[in-house]
Amino acid sequence: MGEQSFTAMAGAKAEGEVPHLGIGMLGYAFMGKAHSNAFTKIPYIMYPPPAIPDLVAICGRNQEAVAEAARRYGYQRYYTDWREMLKDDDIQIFDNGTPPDMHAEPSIAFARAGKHILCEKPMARNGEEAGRMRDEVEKTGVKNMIGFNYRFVPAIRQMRELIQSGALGRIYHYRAIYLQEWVMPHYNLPLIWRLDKEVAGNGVLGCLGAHIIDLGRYLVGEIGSVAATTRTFVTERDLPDGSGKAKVEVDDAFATVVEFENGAIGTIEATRFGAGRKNHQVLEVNGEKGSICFDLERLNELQVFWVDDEPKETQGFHNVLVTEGYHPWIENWWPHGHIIGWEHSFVHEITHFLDCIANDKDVAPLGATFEDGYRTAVICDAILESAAARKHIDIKY
Ligand code: SOE
Repeated sequence: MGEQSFTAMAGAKAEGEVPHLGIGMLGYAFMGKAHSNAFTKIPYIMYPPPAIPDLVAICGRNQEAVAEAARRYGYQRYYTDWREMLKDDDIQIFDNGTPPDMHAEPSIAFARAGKHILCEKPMARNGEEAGRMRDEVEKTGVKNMIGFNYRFVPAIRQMRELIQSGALGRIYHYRAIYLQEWVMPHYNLPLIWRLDKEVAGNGVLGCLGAHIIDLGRYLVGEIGSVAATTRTFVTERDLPDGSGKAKVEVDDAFATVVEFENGAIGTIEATRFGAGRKNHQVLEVNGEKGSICFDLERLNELQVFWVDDEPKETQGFHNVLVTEGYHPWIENWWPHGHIIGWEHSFVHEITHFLDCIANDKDVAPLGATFEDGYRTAVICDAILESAAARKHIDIKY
């Protein structure tokens, strides 16, 4: 069998038919690693890929660290100033993996330069900053996405498809918690950036809360109002440079009641003081025909209950292993039962973005756009306002 006929028959695209998109990555820490890992896997896992991401450049302030990251992940070059990377014509996608205080200025500059923008969550430190970013991408027309990667976990996408199909019927409740423990006193953390209001904008609200607020919009619908409480348990911490102490001005925990515009109600809660909880995100949706529950620490599974399940004698929540070829994205990976992990949500997420760019598709509603990031930022602001005023706050965009 000739090479061409094999290629044609397999449906695979020859190398020349797949566009290449140059990546400029800002940041080389946790998200720089997760995104670089995804860029590398996409060409041979999401096969044939909608585009091949070329690792053109990575940027970070510390020259030694960013040079090491470029070598480690395979970037062609590195920069220590994003304004220099902005001039690099080999870059078509700007990937912003920095802390929130570095999201607005560079993303706006790269959008103005006509680059498509992938920005990590939370989009910005507050709704005003997020609104400026959203306005810029709308003006320039570049494709844009926020790194709400949990939308791209197969089990969560499956939840959305079941809800959208009407399988659950009318939705009554959305219940989401996101618990971690690593900010508790026994970790002896100084005032790191995730606890610094000037850098992060807020505390657990943007770090973990943003994910489950976005998932509430993704799974159930628009949020109309919030009634919230926040708490800062440790009010003073050492400064990282050892020069003294400073007041903690961000939330360590929050809990909010939400009213959805479609009549459903919900509770959304997050903390980084959940002793024993490592990355404990649990979502439950209750509808008139049944319930679906997801647990991130068992991310290949769903717990499902159907009201009309038969025989009645065996009714109850049952466990579904979301690893069949007919489940979202699984056919790209392994036979059923060969489970995937947290990192693979970034492979799916970034493939979606590459596809939207290469084939001029809409990032929404499956991916989170800058409009989605802006709405979550406004909801976070409303949670803080509600807690301070101790009253319901209606969401206004
Ligand atoms: C916080 O520890 C964190 O890394 C979040 O920033 C991520 O968004 C979440 O996916 C895992 O936990």
